[in-house]
Amino acid sequence: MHELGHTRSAHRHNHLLLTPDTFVRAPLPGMRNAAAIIHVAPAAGARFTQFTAEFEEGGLLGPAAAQRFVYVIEGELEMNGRALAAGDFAYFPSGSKASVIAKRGARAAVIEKPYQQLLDGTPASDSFTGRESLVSPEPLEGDPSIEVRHLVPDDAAFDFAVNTMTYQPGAALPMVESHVMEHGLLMLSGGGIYRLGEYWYPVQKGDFIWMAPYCPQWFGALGKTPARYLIYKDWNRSIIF
Ligand code: UGY
Ligand code: MN
Repeated sequence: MHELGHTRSAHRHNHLLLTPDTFVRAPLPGMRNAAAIIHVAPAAGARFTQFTAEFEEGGLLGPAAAQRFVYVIEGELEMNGRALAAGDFAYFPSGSKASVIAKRGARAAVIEKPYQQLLDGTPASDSFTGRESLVSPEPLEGDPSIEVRHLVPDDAAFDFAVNTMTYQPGAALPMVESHVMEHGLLMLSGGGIYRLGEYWYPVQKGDFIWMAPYCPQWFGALGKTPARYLIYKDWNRSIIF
């Protein structure tokens, strides 16, 4: 029970690692029989908000104030009259009145972001749902030991991307990345070592990471089972100022 003040959680100027022992739950306005663990928000310097919503049977998350992406981690949720199970996901554009309803206990990763309009483009206006297992994997830069699944359509109407990345044990990013996009990352299974800035962290299922723009980053998967994470990034807008 007592860790004598020790945790793997860390907060540095260009990244945040939050491990489940430090999660704090609170209801959000518009929630019923549910609670949120707010992993990152503008309060920490991010330009999006990501939280885990935990629902009891009959729980509800009301409509978002911004566009919203939901990925079901476990249990079953209903959105826009559709039942979504673990590995299913949904997108709701700004202004959507859709709620998220739990028929039984469930957990979901929720990403919300104010929409950044393209000067001469049509905004994303339709909601959609999908199933991760039906999305074709792409090898990362030709490496079949790292599979990337794109959950948001490749369309400039969307100002963010959400992918899953699955690493076979021993697979690693081919380089230390440092880029203008920020990331929200939730470990879904397995584990490994994440380099963030000048630090190397052991990470595992359940951990959350925020990487600020230009945070040097690298991951290598360890253990006997694949490591898999859900990763958000701002996309299609980086050169707009
Ligand atoms: O999409 C990405 O930038 C991804 N390769 N980054 C990461 O896994 N940290
Ligand atoms: Mn990256």
